[in-house]
Amino acid sequence: MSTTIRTTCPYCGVGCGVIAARPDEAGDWVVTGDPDHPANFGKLCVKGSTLMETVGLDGRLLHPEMDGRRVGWDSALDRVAEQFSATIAEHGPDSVAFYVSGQLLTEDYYVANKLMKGFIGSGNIDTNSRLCMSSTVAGHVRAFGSDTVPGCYEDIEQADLVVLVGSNAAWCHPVVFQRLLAAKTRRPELCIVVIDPRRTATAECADLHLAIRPGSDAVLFNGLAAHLKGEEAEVECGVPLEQIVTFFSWFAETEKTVTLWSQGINQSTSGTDKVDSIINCHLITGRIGRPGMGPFSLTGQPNAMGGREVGGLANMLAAHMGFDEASVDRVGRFWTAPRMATRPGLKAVDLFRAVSEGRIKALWIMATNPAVSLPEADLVRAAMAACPFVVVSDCEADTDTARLAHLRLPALAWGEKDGTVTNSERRISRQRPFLPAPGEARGDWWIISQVASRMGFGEAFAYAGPGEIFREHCRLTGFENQGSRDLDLSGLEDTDYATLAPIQWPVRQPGRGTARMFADGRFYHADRKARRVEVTPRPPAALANPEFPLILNTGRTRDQWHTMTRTGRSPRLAAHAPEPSLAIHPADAARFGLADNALARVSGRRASAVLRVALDAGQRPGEVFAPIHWTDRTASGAVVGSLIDAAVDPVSGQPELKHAPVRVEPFTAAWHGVLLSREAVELPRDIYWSKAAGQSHSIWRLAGAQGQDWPRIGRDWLGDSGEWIEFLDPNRGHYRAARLVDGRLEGVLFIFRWATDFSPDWVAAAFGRAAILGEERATLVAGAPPGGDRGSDKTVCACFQVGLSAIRAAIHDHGLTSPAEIGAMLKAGTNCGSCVPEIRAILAGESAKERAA
Ligand SMILES: Nc1nc2c(c(=O)[nH]1)N[C@H]1C(S)=C(S)[C@@H](COP(=O)(O)OP(=O)(O)OC[C@H]3O[C@@H](n4cnc5c(=O)[nH]c(N)nc54)[C@H](O)[C@@H]3O)O[C@H]1N2
Ligand SMILES: Nc1nc2c(c(=O)[nH]1)N[C@H]1C(S)=C(S)[C@@H](COP(=O)(O)OP(=O)(O)OC[C@H]3O[C@@H](n4cnc5c(=O)[nH]c(N)nc54)[C@H](O)[C@@H]3O)O[C@H]1N2
Ligand code: SF4
Ligand SMILES: [Mo]
Repeated sequence: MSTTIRTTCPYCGVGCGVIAARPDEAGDWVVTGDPDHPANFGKLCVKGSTLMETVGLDGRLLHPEMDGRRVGWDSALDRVAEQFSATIAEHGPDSVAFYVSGQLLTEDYYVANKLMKGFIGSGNIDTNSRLCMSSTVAGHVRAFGSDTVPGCYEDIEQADLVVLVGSNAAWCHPVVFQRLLAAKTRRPELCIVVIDPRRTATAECADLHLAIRPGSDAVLFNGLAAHLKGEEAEVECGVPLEQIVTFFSWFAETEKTVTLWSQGINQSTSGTDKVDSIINCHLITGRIGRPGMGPFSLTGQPNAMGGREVGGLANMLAAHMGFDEASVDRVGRFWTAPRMATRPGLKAVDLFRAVSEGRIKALWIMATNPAVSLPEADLVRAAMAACPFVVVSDCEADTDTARLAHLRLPALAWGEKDGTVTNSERRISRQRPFLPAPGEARGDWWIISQVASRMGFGEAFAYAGPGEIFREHCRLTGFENQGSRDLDLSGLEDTDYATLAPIQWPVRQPGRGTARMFADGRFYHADRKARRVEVTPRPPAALANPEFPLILNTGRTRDQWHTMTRTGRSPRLAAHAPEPSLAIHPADAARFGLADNALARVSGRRASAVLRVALDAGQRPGEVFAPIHWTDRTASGAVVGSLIDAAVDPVSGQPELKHAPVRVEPFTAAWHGVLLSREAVELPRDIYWSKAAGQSHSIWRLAGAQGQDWPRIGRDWLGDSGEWIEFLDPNRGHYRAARLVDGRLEGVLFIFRWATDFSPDWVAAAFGRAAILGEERATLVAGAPPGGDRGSDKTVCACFQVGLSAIRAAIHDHGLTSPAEIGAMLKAGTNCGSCVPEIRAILAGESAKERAA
């Protein structure tokens, strides 16, 4: 019998509806976009469409593990409860902490927060949303009196001007961005302005791109505010005056304006001020709460919003209440809490500092990888290593963070877990399980409730399932609310959880969601008015200097998610950006002796990383960009968080992750290599390596400073047994070898003298075959594919696997001039559309070449 389950994508805050279906019990599950989900109407980006490539059980944590050994749930849970209780008894409630995540479901988050703030009696629960959304939360609260996202996705389609500030939505919120582009196709007069120091894929689609000096957004928006009020203002932010004049006049003249922002604004030591400088421009013009307009923060994680709703941030309580006396009392009564926290706890950066100083002695980390994602990641690791008791709940067995845990608890992953999430437009959707719980993995809500009960709080945590938790959360949002708080889900208290359809909060009456807030002009400050916060622009905490002359900006690539624990499993997703890279302006590359595709060592004050150089004229000179996705599991040294000092916004506590002074120099290598292997390979740390997923193998790119005895090293890495086919050219320093066992290809190693983007796809394909026979074997070490040199190719369209050279050839051979024509011929860009901005850039590049020729 065929089965269809409606659920929600576990990646970005767009919150796309997903349908998982299989034809019969024996068939494979297939995911597609849910045509009825109001976030995506059937669309998915490439990450969403490859979800089934990421749900395998390889590498999953399937049993609790204590000090590296498998234990039963009872002993694991008892251990957490005992250790936390003993620490609290001896050192007080503030000596323990939870560090949680916007990738938990609302129900998980709710019980974690309830346990810490109501029963342990400390505010020490913070979340990775501190690194993500906290400046927006603080900015909202200052301006509106509540953490409210005013608008909805439809506003973006109905606007006449959409301004994206510090947002690479083309890659990070692809389906919303596609909705914007589709609206622009219908109404070409819809104008798009992108404000980002880099020429991103998003900027590629803009009518106007302001490549401002990083950190100068508040100068720009203060200038805009002055312009809107009819004052003269001098605006210096590193772009030509005409561009600023154009932007200001477009904004002033266009009633229906939406301003979208994300991490280019939030991740800053003045993030809260920047958020308010944007909101001010909407308040001055009254452009808020009405169709087609409003300030709009795009949230990152699938449940960043849900976490804010239940009080996952150390400085919030629950249900959008703060730590004022009345709220503490109200929540305490609602929970019949024995020991309410009465003041905010430590924010992420301070929390880990407290761990390093021994003030926090028991730490429970859930659904986040702080050993990679926090600034000063090197110090975070040291802090964890020194902490007397670290628990990590994760789906994966081996993450940089899990390696530092005393106790590892196996959590259910997407497809297995059950609960709700809230997307960027306040829409609550269900995540529903369709896969069986593997091994002994359990839902996070269950794990937390079990610990709570073993700490003696059983009655308050005796939940039969997530539905019960959700209803309690809804009741709390409505408890003594009477219109005083924005978050009100009382209309969902009696809802049928199993069939709950996507709905935007507040839901005050059953079945009635709310698309837009503040339509009545009433806000949540006591006087019901909004506040325009006076903002004095401040520069970033650290500027370029003679020792660290470049500014490192960090962020995301199109097809990977954070620390790659899930997207890293998909070969299709790996193709777009297989290596950790450093985008650098050609002039800077020349200045620091870096060639395209060579390796660079990038150093901060305490640590360095080795990254592949990618020349990029879209970088501003003096600034480089590196993705955040690589860890010690996937590269020899590419954790960019260890290059960044943890300077934080004084209001929000959000760290400045987009602006770190660094130094770059060539990483001089005597050899470069590519290794493909069916089995895991342990590589030494003193060489450069990075690892990517292949179909039935992994691919490592390698480089090292010293020449090697290759036949011996090859056997060390790939295994000695079986049959070896080798080719050694000592003069040129080339070595190529393949290892087969019973005719089946197990591994290959290619060594060159020079850096190369050599990508042996014919060899990769050979891993899919049962046996490689006769003459064919020689092609494995041939250094070029049978039948000629295709060279290497960069994947542009991950959905249909269309490479750069095919697109270039189609442009030349058929005189194609638009993404639509290329789509018609090659299919590239016709599924999720995420690569359309790149296709545009390729078209522009080719026509520029033609003009030059
Ligand atoms: N593919 C993919 N998508 C994702 C994620 C992922 O890991 N991969 N993660 C999700 C999460 S959790 C988040 S938070 C979002 C993040 O989504 P975004 O914020 O859109 O992504 P980032 O790449 O972090 O940064 C956005 C842009 O800020 C720019 N920027 C840096 N400094 C400044 C500045 O001073 N001013 C301005 N105006 N811009 C600046 C950067 O150049 C960058 O292009 O993405 C979500 N979506
Ligand atoms: N330099 C720099 N650093 C950054 C950023 C940046 O732009 N620049 N961005 C910051 C931002 S915005 C974010 S959001 C963070 C993200 O950073 P992290 O949260 O550290 O990154 P993830 O890889 O998403 O980690 C999630 C972990 O939870 C596990 N997991 C997934 N689902 C579940 C579940 O249901 N239960 C449990 N228990 N575990 C689960 C995954 O396997 C993974 O190990 O990075 C921040 N760090
Ligand atoms: S845009 Fe992509 S990653 Fe984001 S929710 Fe939709 S399918 Fe998932
Ligand atoms: Mo995020």
